[in-house]
Amino acid sequence: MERTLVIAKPDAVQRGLVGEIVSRIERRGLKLVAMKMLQIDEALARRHYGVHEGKPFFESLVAFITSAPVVVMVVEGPRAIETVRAMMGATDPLKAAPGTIRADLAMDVQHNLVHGSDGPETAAQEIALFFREEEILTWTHDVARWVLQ
Ligand code: IDP
Ligand code: MG
Repeated sequence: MERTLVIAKPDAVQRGLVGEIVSRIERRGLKLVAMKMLQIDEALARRHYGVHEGKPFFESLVAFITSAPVVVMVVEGPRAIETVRAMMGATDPLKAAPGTIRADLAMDVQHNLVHGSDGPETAAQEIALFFREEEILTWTHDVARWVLQ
């Protein structure tokens, strides 16, 4: 079963859209296996977004992601990484497909509400940045047999 890291970003918390994001993930049939609220500090922000270091938007992105609390979660399911990315939509909400979180609820390329890991390696790295292994629960998703073959 694949795992991905999802972050409801500071704009999601401030706008009261955490529930909407979690709800969409749950309703899709994905399984939440860890979740917590925290305020990301600068060091963690720079590690999490390290791949973007040097890009013109990097400093602004670090300032944004540390500006208010976030809710981070580990989401599990078959092809969870791709499924969450598809639910999020393109980075720029204007280019995101209708029905995605970003197209439905966001306006700005930075304030785009949600983060989702972009591949298996980054997912493993990002999950380890935010959660200890014992914080990630193993539980039976009883509904799964009605969602998956
Ligand atoms: P992603 O979140 O869709 O994976 P990335 O390219 O990994 O997009 O960028 C990480 C985050 O950095 C974006 O979600 C967005 O908040 C911010 N960002 C990306 N590109 C820009 C930009 O051109 N201007 C401002 N912020 C940006
Ligand atoms: Mg990314």
